[in-house]
Amino acid sequence: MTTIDQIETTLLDLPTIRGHVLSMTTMTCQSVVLVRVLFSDGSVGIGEGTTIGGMSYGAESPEGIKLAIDSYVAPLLEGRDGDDVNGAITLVERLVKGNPIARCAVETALWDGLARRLGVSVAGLFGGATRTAMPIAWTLASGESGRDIAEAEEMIDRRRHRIFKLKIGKRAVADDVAHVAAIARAVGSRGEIRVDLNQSWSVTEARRGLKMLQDVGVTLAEQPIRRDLLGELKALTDSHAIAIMADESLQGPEDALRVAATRAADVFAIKIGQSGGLRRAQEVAAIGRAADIGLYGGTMLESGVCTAASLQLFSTFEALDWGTELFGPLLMREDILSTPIAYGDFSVHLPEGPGIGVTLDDDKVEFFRRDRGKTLHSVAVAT
Ligand code: MUC
Ligand code: MG
Repeated sequence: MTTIDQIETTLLDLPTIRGHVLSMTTMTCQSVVLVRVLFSDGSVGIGEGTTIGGMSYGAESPEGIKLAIDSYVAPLLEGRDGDDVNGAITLVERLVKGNPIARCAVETALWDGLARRLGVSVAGLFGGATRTAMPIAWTLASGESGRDIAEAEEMIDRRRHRIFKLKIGKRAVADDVAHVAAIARAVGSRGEIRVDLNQSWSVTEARRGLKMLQDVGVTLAEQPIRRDLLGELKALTDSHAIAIMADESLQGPEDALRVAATRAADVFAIKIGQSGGLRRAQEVAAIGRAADIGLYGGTMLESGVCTAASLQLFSTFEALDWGTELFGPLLMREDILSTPIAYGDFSVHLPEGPGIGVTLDDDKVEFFRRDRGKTLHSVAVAT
């Protein structure tokens, strides 16, 4: 039997290429928790737990993810059968409530280790990839319309992205819509414009704002209102032609069932961390499909490790109607993989090879470790 010998975590602070302005905070650095599972036969599996903007997006923080794994998840799993990933998921879910991103990081490393030992990809473990390239969105969030337009132009010219997600919700509704309209006008028929409110609108603002966004040609609005207001989300979905996507409302299969039962949204943003791991994310996707809800491959702006793991799972979905936004590594100044994930032709490409298909650049990992004493890390700043 191959046992789980040790589960190690490392906190990295990765500077971003520019400030990433969200309705809650501005990110200049992304903090990620890297997980390495060491197995008794010498094999190693890697995973990643990452959230956005300190604790401004959700209840988990980078430091909390590390602590949950070190103090609670690792002691449960060390010494167990490394091939029994389903058993590990059941045990951890029984004894560690909440903390979906921490649970996902460890689960990812277990799938990666198992797949590497078997000489197959993680997509192979989930039934095989049905696609190796996926349409890739880019988020325009510099905070300035002119700079966002220049960025969109550059992305189209380089054939890297033509789907743009705009982070709005910080300014008054009319100002935000004017910003979106300016970008939509500049991009025209060369691209598609979507927005993410990150729960920032009141129901009244959303009733008005969604209509205005619809009128300037926006195709999709993500999480316009608070995550728990599912009845109100359904009313907005029913009364607007623009597609409504659930993101923060979806924290695993139970939430997916609640949203699907009333068809409160048109699209699910599937995130492996937020869903509590690859297995549960696969279930979220299945529930969405059963309710005729479109699927989108979401991100928590992760580094290459979680990006690769997410690609492995998303590649197995029967349909990925709205493409994906797994561009996290491109937002970071430096890549921590030995071979970066390939982006091109408006697509992101599934990495080839066993496990999640990527390996770490150990020098980069060493350099960006928080415990080297650098001061830069991801906190929420009031803006
Ligand atoms: C989110 O809320 O979807 C995804 C892209 C981005 O810029 O932020 C994330 C988080
Ligand atoms: Mg979102």
